[in-house]
Amino acid sequence: MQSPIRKKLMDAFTKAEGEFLSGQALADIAGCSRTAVWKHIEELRKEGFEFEAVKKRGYRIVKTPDRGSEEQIKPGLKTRFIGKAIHYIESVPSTQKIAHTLAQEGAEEGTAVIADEQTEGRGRLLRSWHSPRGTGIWMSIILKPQLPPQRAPQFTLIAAVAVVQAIEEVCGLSPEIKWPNDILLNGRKVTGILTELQAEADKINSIIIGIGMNVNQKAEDFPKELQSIATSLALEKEEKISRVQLIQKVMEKLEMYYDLYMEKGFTPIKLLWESYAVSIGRHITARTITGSIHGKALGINEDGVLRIEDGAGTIHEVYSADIELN
Ligand code: BTX
Repeated sequence: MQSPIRKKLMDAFTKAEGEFLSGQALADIAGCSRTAVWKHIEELRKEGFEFEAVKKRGYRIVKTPDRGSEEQIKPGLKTRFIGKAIHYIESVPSTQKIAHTLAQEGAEEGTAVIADEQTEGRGRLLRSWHSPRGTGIWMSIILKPQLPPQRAPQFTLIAAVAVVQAIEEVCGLSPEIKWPNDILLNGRKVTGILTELQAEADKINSIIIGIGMNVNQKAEDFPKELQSIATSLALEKEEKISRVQLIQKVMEKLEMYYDLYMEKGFTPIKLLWESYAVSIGRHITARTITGSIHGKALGINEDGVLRIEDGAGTIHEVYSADIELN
């Protein structure tokens, strides 16, 4: 998390809305020397912030980099608890790992870990998630619902609805969901969601929702093996997208649907989720660890489990699988 001085400086610049603040005024606000103010500003410049410095008038911000840091996300974030604590780290192996540690150490509900790059980003079943620097949103959010562990898979679906609506509102694109955790645009994966759990036999301690969103990658930024299956929001929209705005919107939507779920249960989420689902009613192949099932995807049940009817009329309930549309 950012230092208290830096936080005070950033708050002051945010309030100033591009107007000049004198070195002395900044030193007074931050409770430090003018030299310390200057040092912080130099550090911020290295991170991509641009300041105009004018003698006798002081400093004003002319450009902030589009990343996912606390000082960029917090102004304008309309949530009660998601994103109230943000750990922004330039480069990490995986934001999930850090979020797990923070959760074990008692981090408060809604704590988010955001990175500009992941060197060992992970998907389900030990698969890797390509997370290059400066392009996407690599974020883990800690939730602490008072629920039994069996309810955890529903959180992937809550997160999927939140992500779809955030993309709709920020980018004006219309993504689809492929059960359980893929968000697609034109049939290609633009976001993956990984829900992990810290739990006892009968109660959840923490749910860590990992969200990986391809935002500003160009086609050549994807490794060869992903080029035909992955896409980014910028590729689909044909313009650069603000990561900050998207992060804020995902947090707002996630909080809204989490609240709705805790108040009204899974049914309203299920209805929304089904309205975005690409696989329902289609013939699919579900590959599970124990084998493949071919059949028609009927929908999801009240637990978020996928129901498939095979050629012989038998209905299978699938808890975890990779889905291929036939
Ligand atoms: P998944 O297991 O459903 O998907 C992983 C598969 O997706 C990979 O095997 C590969 O084929 C493909 N893939 C890898 N990287 C990308 C990419 N950038 N875009 C599209 N397809 C890709 C999906 O798992 C869950 C991903 C969650 C990622 C977040 S990022 C923040 C958090 N930290 C972390 O380590 N994981 C989560």
